[in-house]
Amino acid sequence: MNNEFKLRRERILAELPLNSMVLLFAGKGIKRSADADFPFVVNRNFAYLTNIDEPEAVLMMVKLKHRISTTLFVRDIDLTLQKWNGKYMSVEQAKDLSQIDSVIYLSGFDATFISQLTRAGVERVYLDLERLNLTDRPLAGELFAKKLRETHPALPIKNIYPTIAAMRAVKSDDEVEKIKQCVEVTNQAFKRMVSHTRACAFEYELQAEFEYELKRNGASPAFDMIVAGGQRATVLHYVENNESLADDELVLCDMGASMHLYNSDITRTFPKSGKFTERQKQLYNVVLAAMDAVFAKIRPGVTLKELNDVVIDTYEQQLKDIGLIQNRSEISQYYYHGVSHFLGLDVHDVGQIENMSLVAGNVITVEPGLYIEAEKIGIRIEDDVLVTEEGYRNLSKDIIKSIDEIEALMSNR
Ligand SMILES: [Mn+2]
Repeated sequence: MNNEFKLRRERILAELPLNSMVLLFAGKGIKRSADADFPFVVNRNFAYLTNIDEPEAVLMMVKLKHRISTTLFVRDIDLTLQKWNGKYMSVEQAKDLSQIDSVIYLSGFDATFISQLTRAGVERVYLDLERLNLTDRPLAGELFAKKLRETHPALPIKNIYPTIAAMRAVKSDDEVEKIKQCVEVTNQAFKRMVSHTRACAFEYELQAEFEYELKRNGASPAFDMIVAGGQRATVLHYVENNESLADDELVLCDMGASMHLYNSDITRTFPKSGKFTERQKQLYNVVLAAMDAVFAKIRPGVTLKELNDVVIDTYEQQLKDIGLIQNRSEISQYYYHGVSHFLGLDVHDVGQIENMSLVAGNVITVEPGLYIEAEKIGIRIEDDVLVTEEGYRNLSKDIIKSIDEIEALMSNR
């Protein structure tokens, strides 16, 4: 399996012009308060090419006319700090995990970098300059770029992000397997949570049941879980999860396990009481119909925008039938997000461009929703799907979602 990381590096090097260097940084934990940091989250592009999940590590790849070299830098071992913070990754471990022969300590980075520029003849440097918002905290690649512009103003700095993002958008079998594992743990945790729901008074009690089962499986939450009863479910990113649940409410749970750096992202909506009312059934089945219509459309060549149009088309028909709307334009009052995003090393993974055509190997979510604030009802159903040559494979098909299945599971307790 380690070979996969090596092959990825070789693909990058093959695309790289001569006399270029690529530098990728693992990053480090962000200060939280006093001497406490937020948990370290490894830069996903770095991990994608190295199989290394270790703070401050750096990958250097150099392509010259007669020589290609790949070097991994890891933190110098600090025996005192190790007693406080645990073991640093050793050179041997790093070699083993990454299949990179040349692993050296970070204290050697500056000298190596300068000699590549001066003696070896590197003429441009590629960094990961991903940026979603102008106000984001700069990532390690950007900080390094800033430094380089001061120390080497004439050196061209390029962005390697689009190249890696394009690779990451198409998942290997091993990656799909990891996502599938996350989905399976999510399913277990979902079942535990649902079967305890009738005994839970507050939203956070459901969260506790779900997260208990994740921890029991060595997984962690892929994102801040949403447990939203009634009207709160019409707020897309409600994460307070601190209100009490009424018996006649639907509960929307947007949840996922994360394992081996990969993620799942699943949403289910179910009645607190264990029994859907007739109105809840009617609306729930509209969302389910939109979901099935999207599934029928998924295949290589289709865009995410086209998938979303399928939801709108289905809603136009069905919401007119039940008298909720008269015109297509009213749908946006009740459905105000996209139906799909890419999923992988990040929950909202690279590759999510509205007009980009899907290819086999993409993993996407399918998540139509319907939110009627006046009726205190929010419904979303979300599965994780692999795009295949023939169409799609629903990775979360085992997580129950029909009204009958949900009511049967909830009546068991
Ligand atoms: Mn999602």
